[in-house]
Amino acid sequence: MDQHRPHNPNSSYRRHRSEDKRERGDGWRNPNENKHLKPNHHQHQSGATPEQKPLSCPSLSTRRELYERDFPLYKQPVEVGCFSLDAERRFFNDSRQMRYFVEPDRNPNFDLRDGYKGRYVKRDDSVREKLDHILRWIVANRSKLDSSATTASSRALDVDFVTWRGHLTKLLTTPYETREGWLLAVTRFSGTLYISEVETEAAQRERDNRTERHEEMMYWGYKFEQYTCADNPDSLPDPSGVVNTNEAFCTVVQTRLADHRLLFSGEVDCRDKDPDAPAPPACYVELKTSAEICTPKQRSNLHRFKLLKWWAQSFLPGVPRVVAGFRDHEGVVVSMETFHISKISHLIKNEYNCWKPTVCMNFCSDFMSFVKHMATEDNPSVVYLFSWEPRRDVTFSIHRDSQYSFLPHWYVKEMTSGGDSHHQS
Ligand code: 0WD
Ligand code: CA
Repeated sequence: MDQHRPHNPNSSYRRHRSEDKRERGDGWRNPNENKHLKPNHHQHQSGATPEQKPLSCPSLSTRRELYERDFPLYKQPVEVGCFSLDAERRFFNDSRQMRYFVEPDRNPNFDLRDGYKGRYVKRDDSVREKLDHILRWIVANRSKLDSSATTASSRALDVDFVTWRGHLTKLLTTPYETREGWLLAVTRFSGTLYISEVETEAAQRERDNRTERHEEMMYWGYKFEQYTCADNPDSLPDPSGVVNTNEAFCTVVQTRLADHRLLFSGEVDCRDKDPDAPAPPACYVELKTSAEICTPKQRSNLHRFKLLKWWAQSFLPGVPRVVAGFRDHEGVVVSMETFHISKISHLIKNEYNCWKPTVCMNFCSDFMSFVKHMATEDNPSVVYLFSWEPRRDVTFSIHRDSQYSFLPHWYVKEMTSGGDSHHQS
């Protein structure tokens, strides 16, 4: 895939920078430019509001122009494992929830409203799962991750960042986001930075005030999956069944962005059912529904806004294609289209003032450098809360033993006692 460009020494933005700038992008603002960065001087009590933050807090700009440089190194993501969540949202360290893509007709006429009343079990989205499923996977798969280069006394994971793919998608799209801000909690523990999203007040308000129409439309995406996915490579989809959104199959991938080693997990809708298909993640298929396209303006809007999110989400784990079902106002899928992730950058080149993959990736890389420099205290109960609102810089505040702490005790215990002790649970 051409977007996973091998490291080109001539295009490495780091190499041409001075020592001081090596670890920082141009969007980085340090008010005490002549002094050394002293993030601890900006520390304040847990529970303090952002308004109480000293004006001198370092920040990171999200202005697009600052990130228009060469595409950074992004290593081909490698699947290191997977896990499943069952109908009761229970974790399994296996692929039991894997589904198989069955290509529909070009004009399928799927009724996405079918089953909304009566055959729908909706996940309780007020439950804050944080990184728990990923952490369970890590504990169960320590041996796959243990650094081969380090000695037995080193208990550290061989990665810089652990997070959900969805959180990274938000970072990639930040320079183009005009509506929704975010809050990302970061904890440094045994040298690894864990990133877990915190729901903003605005997002919680939206969740609490969804219209019935919006609730139903959220079901449509899952119903589309049911029309296009089978439980076995040689069976057919069963649209008469129940849609249960607790169920999930998640891939765990390892990769590197510039000098950041990443381990993240993302939900995968289904895979190519051909046993000769390439190995994961190259056989995975992302499914989407979208309003049908009737005018050139609507096509342009799909390219300018939706394809940004679709590209970012699938590019990250190396999922090569998105299969979209276009539906009318009544929730009937009237046409299908496949988008190859590697071709999306060509599709958008004709759009005026459109988003650029390089801006997304460079911003994410610079955000990670910023986090590495600011989140210095290695302590599982300390949270650096990075916060961003559209048209503002990224800022942060520090919280000790607060409501924001997210690494569970069982995880900290397991990772400090080493991977040799296998507890029953
Ligand atoms: O607690 C949280 N704030 C979050 C938890 C935010 C995002 C995700 N999650 C968890 C859930 O355990 C979920 O199983 O992550 C899993 C999915 O992670 P992801 O792949 O990193 O998330 P994302 O890329 O945003 O979404 C992928 C799919 C969505 O498909 P579409 O086609 O709509 O993008 O995962 C589903 C949804 O089907 N999904 C979720 N499922 C459960 N909880 C959530 C969520 N909060 N968000 C998206
Ligand atoms: Ca999907």
